[in-house]
Amino acid sequence: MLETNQKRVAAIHDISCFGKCSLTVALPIISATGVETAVIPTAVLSTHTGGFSGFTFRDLTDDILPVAEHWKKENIAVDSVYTGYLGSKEQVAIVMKAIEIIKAKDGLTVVDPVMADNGVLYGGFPEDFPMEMKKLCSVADIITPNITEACLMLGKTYKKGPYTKEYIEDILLGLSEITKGKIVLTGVWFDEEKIGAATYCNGETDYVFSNRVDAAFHGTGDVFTSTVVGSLLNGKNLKEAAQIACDFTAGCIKYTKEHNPNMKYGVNFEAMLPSLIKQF
Ligand code: PXL
Repeated sequence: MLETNQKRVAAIHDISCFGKCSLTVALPIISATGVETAVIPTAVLSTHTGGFSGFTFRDLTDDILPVAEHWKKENIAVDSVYTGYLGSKEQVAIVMKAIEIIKAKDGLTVVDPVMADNGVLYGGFPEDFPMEMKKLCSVADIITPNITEACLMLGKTYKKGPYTKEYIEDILLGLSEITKGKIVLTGVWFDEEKIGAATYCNGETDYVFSNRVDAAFHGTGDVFTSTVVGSLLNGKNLKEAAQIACDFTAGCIKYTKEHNPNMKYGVNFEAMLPSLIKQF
């Protein structure tokens, strides 16, 4: 039983000590939406793995279930579990157990199958990691893959955009066979003007878009899904949450491109937090 009516999320991701992604993004963004953000770190790295070499990596697999069990003993439950970057293939089964232990009845499981982008699996993950991640997606209420992650889980060929509705809707159909949950497929664009996400819920497909900014930064997937999670826990529906997240992420990218762009340093989401707070 929760003691207050403030919503509480458990974010299960790594801590990349430098580089603005995973927990260092999820914590401030979800907190900015007024939602308490508890964490279970999956690993601690000196930086993220996208563009730095020689980073440290401390695996925390053995701590995940003891943290969950301790919370249970203390009667701590969460309204939502939001999973992201996992430290190993073995953590998939462990995280599934942790969700059962810590999630309140009727709680929301949001799985971002963080593992790949631009057609390529992130370094350090084995080839069969997507098949394991598929299992975590199968227990989710909402999944938020990008197109690369979706293709890897479905064994489909990844294509670069611009996309066709046929290609996107074929992916959504495939994903709907691996999860009964709702789907937010990110990185969808049909023309140079707009980029956004496709949503899929009870057989219905919809789209949300923002103005496309010609720039790419690390960690924007985490910015996007953290905003979706915060929005959903504030009572927004799937499409509203996806639209808020799409606009917020696009705003962060635009601001960062205009001010201090460096792909591997991530986006200046901090500059945009006041505008997010105002929406809740
Ligand atoms: O933003 C995704 C992410 C999270 N955590 C780590 C990563 C990445 C992407 O490369 O390397 C450690």
